[in-house]
Amino acid sequence: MPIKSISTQPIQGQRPGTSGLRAKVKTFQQPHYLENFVQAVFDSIGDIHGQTLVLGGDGRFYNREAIQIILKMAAANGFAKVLVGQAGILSTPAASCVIRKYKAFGGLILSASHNPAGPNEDFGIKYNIGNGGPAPEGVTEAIYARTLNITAYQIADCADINLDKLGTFEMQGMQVEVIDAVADYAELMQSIFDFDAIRELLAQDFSLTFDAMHAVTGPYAKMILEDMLGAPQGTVMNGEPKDDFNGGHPDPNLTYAHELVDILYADDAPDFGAASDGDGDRNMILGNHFFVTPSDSLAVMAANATLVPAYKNGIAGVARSMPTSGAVDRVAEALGIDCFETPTGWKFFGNLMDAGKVTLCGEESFGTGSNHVREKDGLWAVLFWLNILAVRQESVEGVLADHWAKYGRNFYSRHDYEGVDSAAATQVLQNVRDQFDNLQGKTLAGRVVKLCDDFAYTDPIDGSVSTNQGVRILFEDGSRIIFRLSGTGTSGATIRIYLESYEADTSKHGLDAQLALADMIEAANTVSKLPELTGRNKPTVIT
Ligand code: VG1
Ligand code: CO
Repeated sequence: MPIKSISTQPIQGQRPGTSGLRAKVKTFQQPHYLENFVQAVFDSIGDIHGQTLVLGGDGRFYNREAIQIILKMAAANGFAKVLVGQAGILSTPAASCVIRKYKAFGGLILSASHNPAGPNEDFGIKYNIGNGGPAPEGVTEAIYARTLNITAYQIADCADINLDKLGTFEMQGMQVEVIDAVADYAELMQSIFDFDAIRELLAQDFSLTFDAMHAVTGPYAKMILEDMLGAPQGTVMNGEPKDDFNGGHPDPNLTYAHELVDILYADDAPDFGAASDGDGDRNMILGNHFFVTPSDSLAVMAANATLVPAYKNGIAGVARSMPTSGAVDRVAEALGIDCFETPTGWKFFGNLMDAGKVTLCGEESFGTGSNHVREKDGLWAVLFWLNILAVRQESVEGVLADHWAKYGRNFYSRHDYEGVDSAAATQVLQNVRDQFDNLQGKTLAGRVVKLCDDFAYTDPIDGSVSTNQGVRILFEDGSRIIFRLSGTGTSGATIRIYLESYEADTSKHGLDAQLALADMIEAANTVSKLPELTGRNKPTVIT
């Protein structure tokens, strides 16, 4: 029999998190684990018969094996065609681009983003819908519900496909087209930005370094920055994707991208530095001895959008995740456009973009993007910045100083406590909730508390409601302290504390953010009793 129906039983815990299902590779390698989840997806997304699926991943350990399994299951479940990236590679934004361009039914992206990779590390899978974006909560909940009553999965009994050779192959009556992983994405970037202006900038006395962190963006960055835009060979560092990310943690922040940070803070630092994450959807932007917070980056992009050809007629609106700073809100106000506040995770931006309400979106977690795809997009953000710098002929620091002078500065920081005991982490948030009534109207960190709540969001397009999206202490002067538990980790819990305060006084804009926020940081610890409960006296990562 070419197609087999294999009996199976539900496996607990296959609920997709902020960005799909993530677990240890060893967990994914357990009998039926991947198969159950993929079948649950295929059973929950509508009539897939005769449809096209996009498939690819960030190249981490188990990527190729998983792709072969999914191809055989797609064939057995009636897909007519699968577009798969060469060598099984597709960055998250490239997958989104391919789904949209070829009008696929949806896509499966194999990634655990920046989580470490290798036989003892993490793997992940997420389903993206036909608009190219992450499945909305209604779909992920349906998938999860299906994992709880699954009894069998369908898989073709046939040979593997050679993923390294471009071309169209047949698998049990289904077409498998192995596509160039970079070409469609590179073409899209060329249609958005002023490549001539960027090429000219790079030919001037302007230097840049891009750190691909041994993850998926290497081939994309080399093609676009070095081959198409003429940056010198070697501009892209750590550009060979490795299946264990070279033992690293490809999270583009000040802690994990320290190799790049050291270069940008050295005596002979280049003018511009950037890094992306495991699956290519995040970005960190650095200038010479200068760090741009992702929240500020989004605000600068919104304020300068008309310098980029694709946005030259202006932007429809902007959206940011709730914990992201309000810097972009001030730009939106000045531009007279809407600014939406959504829960954490890119899936909440899709409806707003599809409805034409927003053009640019961002998260404080190094994610920025636009309606060119339905995912955040690391290299796109880098090109956006290069396009701005090419037109303005100013330094990164100069652009920010000018921005703050005009809009004021939203001092911002995120403190992450990783690998905390789950019960303690839950209690930390509960401690804050328990103080809600007590705090209201009181003075904390020299500011009056205006409102405390658990953030909930009603989608303005489909009316769906998402509750418990973060515990907030909001102050009358606009400052905020927010507590959230991560939904992307695979061991223990990660507590995130987001701190923000607004400063209009230009003479104070040069202050260090940790100093400017010191009293807020202390208040966060006192209210939550985090140090006592977790035994930690400093965060694992400070951004
Ligand atoms: C984190 C970030 C969130 C982001 C998500 C996926 O989620 O905070 O802003 O959308 O990762 O990004 P959490 O639940 O751990 O805070 V990625 O680059 O992993 O696809
Ligand atoms: Co990512």
